[in-house]
Amino acid sequence: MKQTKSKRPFPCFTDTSRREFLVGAGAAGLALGIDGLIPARAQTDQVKPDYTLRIGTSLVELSPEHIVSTTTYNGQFPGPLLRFKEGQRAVVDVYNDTDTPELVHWHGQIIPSDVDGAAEEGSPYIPAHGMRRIAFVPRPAGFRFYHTHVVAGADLNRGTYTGQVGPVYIEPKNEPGNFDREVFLVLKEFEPSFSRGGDMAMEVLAGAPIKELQDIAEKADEQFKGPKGYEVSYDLFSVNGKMLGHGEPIRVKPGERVLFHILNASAGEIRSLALPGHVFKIVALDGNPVPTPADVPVLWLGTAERVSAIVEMNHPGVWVMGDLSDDDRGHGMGIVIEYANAKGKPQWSKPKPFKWDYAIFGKNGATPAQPDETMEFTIVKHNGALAGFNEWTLNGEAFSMDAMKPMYTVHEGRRYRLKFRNASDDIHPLHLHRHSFELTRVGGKATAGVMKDVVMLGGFQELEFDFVADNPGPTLFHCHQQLHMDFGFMALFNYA
Ligand SMILES: [Cu+2]
Repeated sequence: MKQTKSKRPFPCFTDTSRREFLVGAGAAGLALGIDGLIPARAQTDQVKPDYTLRIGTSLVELSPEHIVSTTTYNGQFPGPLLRFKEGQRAVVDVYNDTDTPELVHWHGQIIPSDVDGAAEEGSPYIPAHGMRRIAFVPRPAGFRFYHTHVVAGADLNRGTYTGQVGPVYIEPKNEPGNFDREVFLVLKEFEPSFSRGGDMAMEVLAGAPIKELQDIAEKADEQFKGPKGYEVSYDLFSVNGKMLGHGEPIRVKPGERVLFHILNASAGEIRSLALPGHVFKIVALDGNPVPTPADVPVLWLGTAERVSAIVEMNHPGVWVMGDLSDDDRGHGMGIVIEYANAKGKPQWSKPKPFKWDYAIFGKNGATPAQPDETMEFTIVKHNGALAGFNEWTLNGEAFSMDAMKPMYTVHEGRRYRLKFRNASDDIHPLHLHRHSFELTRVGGKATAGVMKDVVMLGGFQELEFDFVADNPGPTLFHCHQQLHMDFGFMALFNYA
């Protein structure tokens, strides 16, 4: 969404503000990087790694006309699919061939803070032109992914604006499901630029805006007047690193059941996906099996969300599986599905509007366990307050990247309910590190049993999720939109 496709002049934030962002990130990286630097020889002499990742600059051919230069893993986009076995210790060697410190975050895994890959939690950086060996016991089973976790700030060549993303599949001890084959899809935009904000689509999520939250936003807007803060828009869109029509089609046979594992690898966009004449049977969200698998005509994925869905191929033809936005699809966001013996131009037809409702995948009639404690967070935007960038506050406080101060304390074994109140019109993909959470209220409806690690909070809406504090160590919470997390939308939980 937010498709402001026209290129605007580069924003003129002051020199000092830019320098602060860059120096801030660099200095923190250096301090932590030295701590975490174990000589490469000593680390690698004995055990062979399960995987090696090399972070470096490479070209990605989205189409013959559109070749972009970006930072990738192993010179490819997306990064290689890493398959792990649940509970079986894995070793990954990461070489950083760039001249800035990097971090690889193992998104959705319940692992220790020092290998999770977030500096705020104490994970050491992978030094520039250095390496780090990372070892952990992969869990839980399901579709996870890995991506960089550095601060981008005002630099669109850093962080998740780059091509540093790849899928992870942790094989369960027993593979359930009735499908013929698996296909992984990574949805990703390239060529980001700053713009002065479009509007977030409000028709995406079930639920209604709450007046009280709109009033809070109105007050904040009176205080922070002026032009809208910067947003990021993109010129090129891709599925598995190819613009629509330029990659190999997915070739299917009538009657085949294809299990799609779909990742929204965007730095900040909300994505939709539809396949004309077909439905998606959603079997897992963020890699976790849902209590009630359900058929939907359209997928909506917030930044970093994953959907695993089975499509029964029962409508022969040549089809575009693509984003509902004509503009995004027109600039590449889609992939061709081609039935055996079908010929012709790939067909697209727009599905009827469909509101995304996480609650339909929940446990029917069940109520979640009672929490031991409830914490409430009110999210407010300070329009353009940071050199033209919006500042984001949780309960009045923007996270400081310099102080990295833990703000909330949890006790091992307790169940926490986090209640979020969004006093902004943006959809925020909320992400908790190192834990899975259970949705307990969304779009005004109580629910239970849907386990996730990212969830979209609608504009002027409320949302509640519970997590059990069962993985001691500093734990980061943030909005997964790079632009929001870099400008305040973050909090650090500490175990007592
Ligand atoms: Cu956000």
